[in-house]
Amino acid sequence: MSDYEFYKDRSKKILSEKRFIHSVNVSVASEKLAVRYEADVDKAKIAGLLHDICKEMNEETLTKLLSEADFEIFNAFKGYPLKLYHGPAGAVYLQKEFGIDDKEILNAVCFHTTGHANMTTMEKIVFVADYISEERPFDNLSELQALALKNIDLVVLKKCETTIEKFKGTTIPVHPYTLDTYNDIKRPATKSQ
Ligand code: DGI
Ligand code: FE
Ligand code: FE
Repeated sequence: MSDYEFYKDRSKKILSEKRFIHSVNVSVASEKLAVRYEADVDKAKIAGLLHDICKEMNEETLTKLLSEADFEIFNAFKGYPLKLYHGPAGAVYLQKEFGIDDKEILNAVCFHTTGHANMTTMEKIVFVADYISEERPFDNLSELQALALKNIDLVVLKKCETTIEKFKGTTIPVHPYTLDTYNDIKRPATKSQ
């Protein structure tokens, strides 16, 4: 059995059916983007498959896992909405429970919700794949999927814009890493202006 099939069986037991279907779809989308952007396809498939492994865990578990993350990550996420913990908590969980030590995979899982400044190609792939996975109910989904294959950065921006828009006028904060991701992609375009 390949690592991928092993992880698929294991994650199926951990996730709800809905979340598992989403995870497989993100894995398929990650694979396509990895081929297009010449990233490691096997790693992208695994990171996509496992990115939401902690999404359905309870507050106590998420808080404990986050506390075991690197101090910088712990500090960056603590005090922000619990919904944001499942990325960094997932990276800790996959290292501890699945024995995954690959930093490319772990970082792609860690930052799949917020991104951060200076993202790697693998991080962008999972960040974007999560946004354009086949079950997302966007009217313009096929356009977003096509755009991701043309210019992945533009879809990174769109995911950030969707988040910023979602929380506008609410009391819920946008995570600083989401804003860093957004500004970091925009910056090169403004250098000449
Ligand atoms: O786990 P998924 O639902 O597949 O997608 P996700 O991990 O990208 O996002 C999880 C949730 O987190 C989603 O409801 C949007 C929210 N979110 C994303 N970025 C931010 C955010 N919430 C806050 N408060 N701030 C953010 O920057
Ligand atoms: Fe997620
Ligand atoms: Fe997801």
